[in-house]
Amino acid sequence: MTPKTISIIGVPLDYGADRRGVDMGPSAIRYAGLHEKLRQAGHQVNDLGNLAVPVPESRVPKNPRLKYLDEIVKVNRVLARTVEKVVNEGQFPVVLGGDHSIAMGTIAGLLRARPKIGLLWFDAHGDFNTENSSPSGNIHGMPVAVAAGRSQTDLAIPFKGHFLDEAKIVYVGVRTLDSDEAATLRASQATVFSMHEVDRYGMREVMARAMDIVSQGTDGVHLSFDIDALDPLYAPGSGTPYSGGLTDREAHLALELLAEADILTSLEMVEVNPILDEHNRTGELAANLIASALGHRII
Ligand code: B3U
Ligand code: MN
Ligand code: MN
Repeated sequence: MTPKTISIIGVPLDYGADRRGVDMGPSAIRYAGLHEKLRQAGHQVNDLGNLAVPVPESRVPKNPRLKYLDEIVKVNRVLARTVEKVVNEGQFPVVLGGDHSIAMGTIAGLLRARPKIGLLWFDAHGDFNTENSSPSGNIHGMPVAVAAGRSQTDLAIPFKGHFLDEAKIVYVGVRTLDSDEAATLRASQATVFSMHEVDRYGMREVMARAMDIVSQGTDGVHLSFDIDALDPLYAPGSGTPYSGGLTDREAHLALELLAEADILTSLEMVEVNPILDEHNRTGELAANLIASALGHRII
């Protein structure tokens, strides 16, 4: 893989989910030796530190259908500006969450610098709810729909009118959807490689198809990796675990194939929850997965 100058951006935000703890994700992933692994893979690494995020105990959620909307929009506006600047300076952003609502800030920033990006979304969930379909009001269940221009709320503000091409969105590892969410996703142009396809065709074939879709006709590929894509056996430190997920081997293979193809232009790792973890196992897994996606090999 071509050597890169990587900028790490931590976003300790946990407003998007019901359970507290993912605000500690950036520390857990850094503590697991992320910088060293990325340097071993031949990259230059700058750490921009964490964005400022107020603690939830100091706020009250106003709207139960869009919990902590204002706080999330505010952080995502700053994140979008930061990511845009990093990309325009020729660097590769690695964003550490935080819950998955930060993907809106990351993607909005990417789209300002590169208007046609493809999106690879690893997740147990679809995150394709809107303010109308969400059963929970948790904004981490909405970022893909918002990034595709389907939300009429303030969540769309950081995008400044530039959204993803839905045909360039590919999911891997999905195994649970809400009913309205499933219907909208089915009618959309996005491609879903659920666990059914992973089992049926194998990760190698799934990735070959996925990489074709996101890399053809785009000017960059963003990997958004929700750690709950992995089975809770391997990733116990996640707030919304769902069984029947990827093994650590499948996940590493997927990301190694991505590294080999050298098509990634940005990456984010989200939903690592150290409170629920066992001795930072999930933090270490997250750091190792990022390293795999960026070309780290044992030999
Ligand atoms: N789809 C549900 C659950 C969920 C989505 N993303 C996560 N959980 N992590 C919702 O609340 O929208
Ligand atoms: Mn997610
Ligand atoms: Mn998820």
